[in-house]
Amino acid sequence: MPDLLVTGGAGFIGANFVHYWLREHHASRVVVLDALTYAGNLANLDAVRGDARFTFVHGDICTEGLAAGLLRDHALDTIVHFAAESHVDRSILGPDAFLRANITGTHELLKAARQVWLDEGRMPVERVRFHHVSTDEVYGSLGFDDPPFTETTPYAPNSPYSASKAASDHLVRAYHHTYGLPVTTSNCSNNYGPWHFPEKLIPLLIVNVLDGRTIPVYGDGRNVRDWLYVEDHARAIDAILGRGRVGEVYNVGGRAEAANIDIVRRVCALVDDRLRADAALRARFPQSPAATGGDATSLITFVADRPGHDRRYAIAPDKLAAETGWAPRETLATGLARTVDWYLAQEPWWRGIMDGSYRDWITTHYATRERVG
Ligand code: NAD
Ligand code: TDX
Repeated sequence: MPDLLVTGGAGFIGANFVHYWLREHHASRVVVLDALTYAGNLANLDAVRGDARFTFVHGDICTEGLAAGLLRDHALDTIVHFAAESHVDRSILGPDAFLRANITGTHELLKAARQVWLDEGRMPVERVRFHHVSTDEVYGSLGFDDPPFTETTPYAPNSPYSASKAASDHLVRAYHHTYGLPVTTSNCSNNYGPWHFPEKLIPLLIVNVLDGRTIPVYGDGRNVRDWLYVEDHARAIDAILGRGRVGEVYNVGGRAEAANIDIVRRVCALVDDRLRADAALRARFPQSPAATGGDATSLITFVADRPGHDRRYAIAPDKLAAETGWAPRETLATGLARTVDWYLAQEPWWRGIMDGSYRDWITTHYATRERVG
C-alpha cells in the first residue's frame, strides 16, 4: 500500500482526497504539506487530525529541500500534488503568485522526487509515483459544437492560471522523459462539493443565496463548464495510482456540461426548496428570499465579464474509463443536492471564512465589477 505526500491537502480537493484515501486505504500513511494560504484551512482536515496514519506539515512547496526531507524522513513512495493557486479571477489580478506556486513549486517537488527516489535510490523505482493534479483549462476554450477535449488536444491556455498549470504539466512530462521519473497526470474538469472555498461559482452561489446577497453572473451566463463531484475526482486519482500507466495523462470529467446560468437556477431552486420545507432553516437564514416567500433567482445580477473568459470546457474521460473502469457515481442532480445539504449543515465552516479577511477581498472584487443588463 502506498504512503503518500499530499501537497495542498488543506485545500478543497486535497482535503476531500485525504478523507477519501484514509477511509478507503486502511494500511496507508498520509503526510500533508500545505502552506495554508487564504485557500488552505486546517479545519478542512479536522476529522483526520487525530488519526495516527496522518501527519500535517505547515510549509511551502517552493522551499528548497523541504519535500525531499519529508520523503526521506517518512519513507514516502508517492506524491499526489494538488498545491496550487487555483482561482482564475485572482490570476488575472495578480499572476506572479501563480507562476511561483504552480511552476516553481511543482519544479521543487519534481527535483525532490528525482533526488530521493532516483539519485539516492531510497525506494524501488517500480514502487514510486509522482501524480500531478491538473486541469482541463490547459486545453483552452471550445465552441458550442466542438467535440470534448481529449488527451491529445493541443494545449492553448488562456489565463495566467491555466498557463501556469500548462507549464507545470510540461515540467512533469519532461522529468519523465529526461530522467525516467515515474509520473502520471490527470486533467480534470470543474469540481464542486464539500469544503469548496466560497470564491468559486457553486459555493459562492449557495452562501450568497442563504445570506440574501446578489448572485454575480459574468457576461451572458452562457459559458459552459463540465462539472464533477469532488469525491469522484478522488476516486479517479485512486484509479490512476492503482491501474494507470506510468508516463500517461488521463482526462477526468463528469460528462455533466451545464451553462453557468443553468447551474445558478438549479442551486437557487435547491436552496429555495430546502427553506420552504423547513421553518428552522427559514429562521436561521432570514435574509434568504425563500424565508419571506420570495425566490432566490431574484438575486441574479449580470456583471461585467471575466477578461478572456473561456466559453466552454468539456472533457472526454474515455481513456480513464477504458483503462481503469472509473466512472462518476454522482450526477449533477445528486451532487448538487449533496453539496447544498453540506453547506446547510456546515454553516460554522463557511461563516468562519466569510467573516474573516476574505470578506474584504470579495467586497472589493465585486465592487469593481460593473452591473450590465
Ligand atoms: P484550493 O485553492 O482550494 O487549494 C489549494 C491548496 O494549496 C490550499 O490548501 C493552499 O494552502 C495550498 N497551497 C497553495 N500554494 C502553496 C504552496 N506554495 N505550498 C504549499 N501549499 C500551497 O485548490 P483546489 O480547488 O483544491 O485545487 C487543487 C488542485 O486541483 C490545483 O492544482 C488545481 O489546479 C487543480 N484542479 C482544480 C479544479 C477545481 O475545480 N477546483 C479542477 C481541476 C484541477
Ligand atoms: O461570481 C462568479 N460568477 C460567474 O459567473 C464566479 C466566481 C464565476 N462565474 C463563472 C466563471 C466561470 O465561467 O462561473 C464559471 C465557473 O467559475 P469558477 O468557479 O471561478 O471556476 P473556473 O474559472 O471554471 O475554474 C475552476 O475549474 C477549473 C477552478 O477554479 C480551477 O481551479 C479549475 O482548474
